[in-house]
Amino acid sequence: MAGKEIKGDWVWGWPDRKRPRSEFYKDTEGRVVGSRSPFLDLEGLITPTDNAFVNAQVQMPEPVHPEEYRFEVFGEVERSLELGLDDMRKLPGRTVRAVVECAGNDADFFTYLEQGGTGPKPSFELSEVDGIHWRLSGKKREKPIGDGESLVKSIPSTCMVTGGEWTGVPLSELLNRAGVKPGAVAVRLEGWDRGRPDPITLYRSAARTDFQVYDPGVINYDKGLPLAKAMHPDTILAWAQNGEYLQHVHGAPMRLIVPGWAGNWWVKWIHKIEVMDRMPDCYHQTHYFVSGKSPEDPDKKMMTALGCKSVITEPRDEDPPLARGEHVIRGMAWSGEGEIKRIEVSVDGGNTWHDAHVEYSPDRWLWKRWSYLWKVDAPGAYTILARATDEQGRRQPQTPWNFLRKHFDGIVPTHVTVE
Ligand SMILES: Nc1nc2c(c(=O)[nH]1)N[C@H]1C(S)=C(S)[C@@H](COP(=O)(O)O)O[C@H]1N2
Ligand SMILES: [Mo]
Repeated sequence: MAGKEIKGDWVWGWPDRKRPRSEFYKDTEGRVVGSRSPFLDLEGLITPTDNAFVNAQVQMPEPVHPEEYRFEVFGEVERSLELGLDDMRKLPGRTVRAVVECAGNDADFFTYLEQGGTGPKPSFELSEVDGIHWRLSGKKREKPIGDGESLVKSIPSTCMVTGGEWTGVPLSELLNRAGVKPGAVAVRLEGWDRGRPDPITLYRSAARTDFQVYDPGVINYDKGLPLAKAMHPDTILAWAQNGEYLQHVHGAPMRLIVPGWAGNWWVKWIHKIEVMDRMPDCYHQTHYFVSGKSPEDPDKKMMTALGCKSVITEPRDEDPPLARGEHVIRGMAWSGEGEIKRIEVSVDGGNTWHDAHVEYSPDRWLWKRWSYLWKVDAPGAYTILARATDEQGRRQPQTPWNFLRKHFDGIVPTHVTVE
């Protein structure tokens, strides 16, 4: 059959559709140290692994060979354990489909909504920022990064969300084998990545540089999971993502999956699991990824579950004017407390709301696709909104403004023109 030539990638010798590309950040040796997902342009619920976002807070570590990989379980347990991947594969496994979202995803929209939508509107789309190696320690930076203020403005906050399938073993399985002692309250998981947190990270989060940042010195990345979440059957230690072994950038050989909780809980490159009788003072839990009213707020709180959120992927602000007629309004929705049950759409800036079709999927931790067929007869400017409700009855938005701008789940208007 004679067809039009498909412009795109060559796959197994055949032309194919052009594939959405991630935005990569590389170090001076060309290794990927971070990336953003083109999730607006993907179809389905599982993000192809090469399109998953990548984030590393302190430093991308050196890889460990899977056959040499060992990790320890110790602390408030009857028996300490030392295990490798082969030992893990002998235990009863579990596969979990879930959304992982960086706590700082869409942070700039906090500022936009706070200003009543009068300031410049951030874009959900990927913008090109490669060449600024902003995740690297000072000595490895290729170019001078300029003053903090301009760097802080140059890093987009979007596209740090991924839907995936992870395979491993429940953390509770290991904890039960080790025998958790009464009095235990937390499980601290430590990665072997080490570094000194860059103050830019906090300045970027807060979108201001006029405050003092606590310096913990050189640390390993770690998080102290409250025992109840550690024992949840869907909290798993995973060595596979989307049907293949984990990639190094995603925490190989083994990482933690914490469905519903922000990405920073999903500890990568695990080498230590410590059961504790108190909450540990992890930097990325008591100084960063905390909510508070200001840097000086004495009452900062650890942040855990994500809110309840929907994002409109179609149409977009960037689109050319739409023709009169039928248009699909489409998007994704997810919640930190389980399944999305309802999506409502407004095409008149929030005066009236209509139920959208929520596409069936059996996985309560995964995002849902939704759509609404919009028939528009009158030319003009339209403001489209969507709001999600989850199985707990939590309606978007759930997360109040906080100075580090974490867990954004506000309702962002999409502005389109109909001709
Ligand atoms: N050991 C370790 N684990 C980590 C991090 C880290 O810096 N070190 N970053 C966390 C953060 S902030 C996020 S958003 C997720 C990102 O996971 P991904 O890179 O696989 O998308 O990993 C988390 N796990
Ligand atoms: Mo993150």
